[in-house]
Amino acid sequence: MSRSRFFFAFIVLCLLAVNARAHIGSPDVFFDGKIGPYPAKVTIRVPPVVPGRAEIDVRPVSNRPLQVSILPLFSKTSLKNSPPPEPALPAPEEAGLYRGDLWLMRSGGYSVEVKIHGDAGDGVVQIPVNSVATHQLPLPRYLAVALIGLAGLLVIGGLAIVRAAAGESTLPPDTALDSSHRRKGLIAATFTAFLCLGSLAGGRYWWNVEEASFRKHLREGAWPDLAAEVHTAGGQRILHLTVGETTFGPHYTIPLLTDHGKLLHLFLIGKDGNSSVAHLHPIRQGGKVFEVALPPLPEGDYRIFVDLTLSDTGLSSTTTASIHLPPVPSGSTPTDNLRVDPDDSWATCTTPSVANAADAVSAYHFEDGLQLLWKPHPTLRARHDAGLQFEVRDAAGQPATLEPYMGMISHAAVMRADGGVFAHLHPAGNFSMAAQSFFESKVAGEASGGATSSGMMDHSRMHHGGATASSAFELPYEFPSAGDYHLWVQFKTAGQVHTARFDVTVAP
Ligand SMILES: [Cu+2]
Repeated sequence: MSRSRFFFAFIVLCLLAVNARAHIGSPDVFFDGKIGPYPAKVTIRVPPVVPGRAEIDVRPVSNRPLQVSILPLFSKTSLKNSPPPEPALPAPEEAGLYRGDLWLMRSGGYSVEVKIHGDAGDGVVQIPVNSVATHQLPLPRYLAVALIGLAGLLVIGGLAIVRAAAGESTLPPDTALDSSHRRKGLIAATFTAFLCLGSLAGGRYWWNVEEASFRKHLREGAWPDLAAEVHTAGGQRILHLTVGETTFGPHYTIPLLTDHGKLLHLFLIGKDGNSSVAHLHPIRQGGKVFEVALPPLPEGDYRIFVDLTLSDTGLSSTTTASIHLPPVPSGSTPTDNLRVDPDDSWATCTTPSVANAADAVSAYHFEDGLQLLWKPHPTLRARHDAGLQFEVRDAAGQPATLEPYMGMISHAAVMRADGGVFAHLHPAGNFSMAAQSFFESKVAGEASGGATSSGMMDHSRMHHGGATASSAFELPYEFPSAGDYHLWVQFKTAGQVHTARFDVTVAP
């Protein structure tokens, strides 16, 4: 795209897109962890358009002043061509807050590299963000009418000037116009009118091409497409998934990174009063075909949410579908024709904890006597810290010892009751760990002069999310919009994965 086209498109897209609605409604990125020696929280507010400006808030824990810098790294640009880092400066409104913004110029996977320099040493972290346009508003009618009116005036004015210039400019003042001059002016004006029509048609064609390309990269909701069906074989219900058939075409292998050792993380969430939920890990059976043996979830309608991270761009995404599960097959014992992932988990949370009371503890009680306590939090509001701090107590009321579950102390899923928002949370943040590894490998590979894609690190990230023995954890998150939400929190203790459910109403 040429520079002028680019800027024109940019201005128009700014007019079009003002409302942030991400792929499944939760675009902002939250990080909680260590940046070198400094514990820090980072919030990245991702723009709804491309190019757009991301706002980055860094809150390091330090009683000494620090130098904080931020840098956008694009997945397909080599490090040596990336721009110089921008400083994140102390914000006057809050002590200890460093704030900056960055332009995300292209569509695709970015990492925001946050660097901290201070007395205690230096630290750097990669936080992956998706740079995708998430919304397109229609052109307002009044703006269309005003623009057409202005264009009409411009054309008519132009024609009048051309006609006068061709017909009258060579005449001395106060001379009457004869027919030859009049004809000259008319011919010039007619010629100019055709020129104007031609350029308007050309402009319209260019605009349509531009808009088609914008729409191709637009992700208003879940992406890519997902087709799901269930069949029963060997006493098992098998969920059969096809990811991105429409998006990528029939003969395409979807390039995926493993996240916590799995290609896909699938959440099955019961609809219409069915309080069953499952966190499963389908197995690849073909280029974009996946299957998973279903646990004994009751018959009914379910929503499916599948998280994935693409290995070519480091983009992470969530795709969604609905499914009706037939009854659990009876009479035959499963022949185990499809391996069941030992990290698959499911639960039926018949009595969710309603956690709307501000400044009070909300408890979810498990059948085995265990409790998950959500510590007191202020009234929940959209785009404010959700205060997701938890503690696990055993049947005797003592702090329980947590074990890592797929490398993390906790996995959680948030869904707005209408399914319009879905996010997958961890103590380290709500970004894709696989995408983070992708950028860490890229930076390490290019710094050492090696290949960028070799040695893809898929370590289990034990250094993140406080995988030390503890009974408490925090999930950094802000609910993106008002509404009724369900929150499922998973943790592992005594070798057993537990799933708690909290229901909350988030105020605007
Ligand atoms: Cu997880």
